[in-house]
Amino acid sequence: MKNDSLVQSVSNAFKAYFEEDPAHIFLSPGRINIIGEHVDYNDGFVLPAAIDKYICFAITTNTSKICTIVAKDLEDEVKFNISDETVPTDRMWVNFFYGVLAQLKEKNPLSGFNIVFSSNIPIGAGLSSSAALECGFAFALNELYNLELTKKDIALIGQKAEHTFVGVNCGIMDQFASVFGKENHVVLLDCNTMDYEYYKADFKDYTILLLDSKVKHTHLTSGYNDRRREVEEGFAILKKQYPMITSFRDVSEYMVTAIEDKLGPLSFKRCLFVVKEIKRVKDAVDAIEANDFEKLGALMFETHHGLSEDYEVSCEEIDFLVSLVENDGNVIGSRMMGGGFGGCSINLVKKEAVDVIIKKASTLYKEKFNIALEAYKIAISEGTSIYKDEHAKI
Ligand code: GAF
Repeated sequence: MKNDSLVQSVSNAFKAYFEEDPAHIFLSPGRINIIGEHVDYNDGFVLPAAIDKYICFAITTNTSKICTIVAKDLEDEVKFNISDETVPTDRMWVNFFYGVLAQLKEKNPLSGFNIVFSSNIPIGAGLSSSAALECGFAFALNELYNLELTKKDIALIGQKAEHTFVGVNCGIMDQFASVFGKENHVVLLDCNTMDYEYYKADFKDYTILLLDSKVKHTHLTSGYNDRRREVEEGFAILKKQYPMITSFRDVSEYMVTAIEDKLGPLSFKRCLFVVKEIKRVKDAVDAIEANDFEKLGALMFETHHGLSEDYEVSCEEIDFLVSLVENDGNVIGSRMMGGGFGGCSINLVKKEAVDVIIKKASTLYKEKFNIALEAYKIAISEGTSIYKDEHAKI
């Protein structure tokens, strides 16, 4: 079974803490994104996938009003009465749970519960451990209390928790990917309508390799919300000039360039990136359908340069990681992934050269920044799922 050791360790911790086996176990994955960065909150398209790194939740409901959540990796816990008012706290990990709970409690009578959770998704690496936490918890409560939530509801609840209890005005991509992930498939998501389509993630001679810069980001302090505000301001200027547009997807590169002076240098750069990136996702899907992976890789490099120079969400370390593979014949695409300001680069690498690339990147990165790089060979996995739902021993 997938992730047996993670499940076993969470299950053991549950038993040690609550003196019984957990009744239910859930797995909630992190995500990658092939292309379509910083466009989910701009009504664009994105191409993410869930990966085989998870948060594991062991849960048993109880007949009292008392809830206990144990964060195994943090050696921390929170205990509260389900009837108490749920408000944000100064403990970030608790806010992910509270943000979900506040919404679900409103409409549903919930009892107490006991939870232990642990993760093998690296934190702050741009792999969306936060979305996995919010959505995994919402998914679990939905199963345990028969709340009749759809997968879309769960993704939206996760996003709202992030907005209201965490303070990050994120788009919907991460939550969607975590919930809707499908083994060996990427999902093209229209972030305007939430329509989606799966594409087989078979890159033939190439595979995906993540290089973790180990530079930690938090979107709150990193300017994520600033970027959102800047493009909203830019869009308002565009709308004034072109009243017929309803979102960035109605805007062409030409339209942005034509009013460069009205936008001013900052809005101009930001808006141009968004318009180009929305188009790149469509081109990337065409490239995947045509098995043209050189083209897909070239688009990934273009995205990186846009994110670094125009959207300004990369950092020196990630730029270095991308530049060191840019002219290496074994790597046909590379770019920063996720919110940015650190985290991982995503690379499309010749299968037989993966270890050579890891060695090269690790050596040069260590020499330059004195940081030990981590590399992840990931597999594309199912979205949030039930691992077990009976008292059976694992
Ligand atoms: C973060 C956000 F949470 C996503 O919604 C998305 O905007 C991403 O950054 C950038 O594409 O992961």
